Formats: sequence, C-alpha cells, structure tokens
Amino acid sequence: MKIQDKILELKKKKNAVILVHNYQIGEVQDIADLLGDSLDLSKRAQSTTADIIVFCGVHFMAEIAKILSPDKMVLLPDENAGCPLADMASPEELKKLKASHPDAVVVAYVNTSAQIKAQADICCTSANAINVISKIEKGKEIIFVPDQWLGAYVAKKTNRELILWSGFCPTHMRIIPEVIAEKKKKYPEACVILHPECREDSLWLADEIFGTGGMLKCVKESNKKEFIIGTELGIIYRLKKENPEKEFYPAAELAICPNMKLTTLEKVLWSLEEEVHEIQISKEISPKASVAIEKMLAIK
Ligand code: CIZ
Repeated sequence: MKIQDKILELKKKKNAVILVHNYQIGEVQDIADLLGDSLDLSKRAQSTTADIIVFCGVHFMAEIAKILSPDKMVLLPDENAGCPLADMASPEELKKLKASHPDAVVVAYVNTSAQIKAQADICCTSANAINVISKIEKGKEIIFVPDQWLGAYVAKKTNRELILWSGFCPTHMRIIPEVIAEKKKKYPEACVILHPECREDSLWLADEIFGTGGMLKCVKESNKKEFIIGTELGIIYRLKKENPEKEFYPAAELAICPNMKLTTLEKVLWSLEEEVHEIQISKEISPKASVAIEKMLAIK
C-alpha cells in the first residue's frame, strides 16, 4: 500500500483533516485537504468539524489552529518545525516596549508565538496587513511585531508611522537585490513578484508584492508567461501545478526554509498513527491570543 493511501485511510478512520502551508514540499502539498497561506488555513481551522487537525507547516501555524479549535487535537508532524522570525520576539521585551508606549495598538504578525499574540490587540498576515493597519484609528501609535521589512512596507503603503521590531525572516533575507538583478537580466520578460518579508532594497526591484495567496492569484490572472518568484521555494511547486503553461524562476535559489522542509509523508503518517506531536497552549494564554486572531478574522 502506498504511503499516501495509508495516510488517507487513517485520516478517514480518525476523522482528521490535513492542513498544508504553501511552503511545504510537493508530496506533502499533494495530500492536503486544504493548501494555503496562514490566513486561509486559520479560517479553515476555525470551521472544521474534524476531531484531529494535522498541521503541515511550522509551530506558530499549528498554535493558531489550536487556539481557534481548543477542543480539537492539533498535531505538528515534526516538533522541531519552528520559525526563527517568531523566535525573535520575546514576550518580556514586548512587555517593556508596550510599557513605554502605553496607548499604542499592538499588531502582531501571525509569525509570532501564542504569548506574543496574547499581548497583541490584533494579528495580521502578509495577505491582510495593509487592511488591518489601515483600519486602526488615525493618530494612534502602532507597535508592529516582529517583521521589520513587512512593517516598513505596510507603513509606506498605508502612510502610517509604525514602531517597528527588528525581526526578519532569514529565508527572505537571502533574496538580495544582486541576485534579483541577475535574474531580471536573464529573464527580461518575466514579471518579478516578491514577498513583503523581503528587505526594502529588494522590494524596489519588484513588479508586484504579495504574500503567497496573492502571488497565486496574480499569476493566474496575469497575461505574462514568465515569473521571477521571490519567496520560499515551496510555492513554486504549486504555481507550476496550477499554471503548467507558465514558467517560474526563483529570485534566489537559497530561499529555502529548513523548518518548512522538516515535514515529510512518513512523519505525517507517524503523526496520525501515534497522535504526535500534540500542540498544547496554556489556559491563560489561549483565550487572550484568540481575541487578537478573531479580531483579524473579523476584518473583511
Ligand atoms: O502568511 C503566511 O502564510 C506566510 C507566513 C507566508 C505567505 O505569504 O503565505
């Protein structure tokens, strides 16, 4: 029996659902009940009737699923699948920053721990950050944690001043202007689509700036035939699958997130069989983090 069939059989038997992030390896993407970005997956985690959610992504994403479905079992197939960007924001440091700006609205990018979300007023993803910031009352101070580049981009787009954290995504930092310029020279007809977690001097070279959900939509609707993609390379598998007539070139071959690549079919099967690794969030933190996530989800 193929491993994919074993997963399917066990999934049915245990009434489980498999949520998969766009950055996962191709064969894991192929077994998804839902494949998407954090925003899509959060919405799905909120509405599922399954008993078990197997989350193929990184730790903070599985935490969101658990916060939104506290009575369900949420499993992360590899317990080491963390997020260095999320780890750059410490709850103690945020507490100090909030104390020095007591009236500020705190916006936490979803790439944060549940402890950080519990201190935030609202969350955002790369898909809705502009929308979330633009809904905040004018004149209010805003703390944006932890991605400085996404924060700087959103500040520019919304014409708002943000108090930025100094975090960054190490994978997106590998997408440097020099490599993008080389790719542009090699593929002059290609449309350059970059993720807003890229540094500012890279974003200057973009034709379009989107999170993965926006990238998928942009490519589908575009008349262009070639695209230079500046984000974690896992998305290229899905772009190719959904647009076989179009060509995709990575803006940087090194843009590979080692954490996103930890999940394999074997680990998904093992996770379902043994019901590991279960996400647990303290009863103090979970309801507070839930308020910030629900506020984001309520924004249209
Ligand atoms: O929001 C997400 O899922 C992340 C982390 C990236 C993206 O653009 O999909």
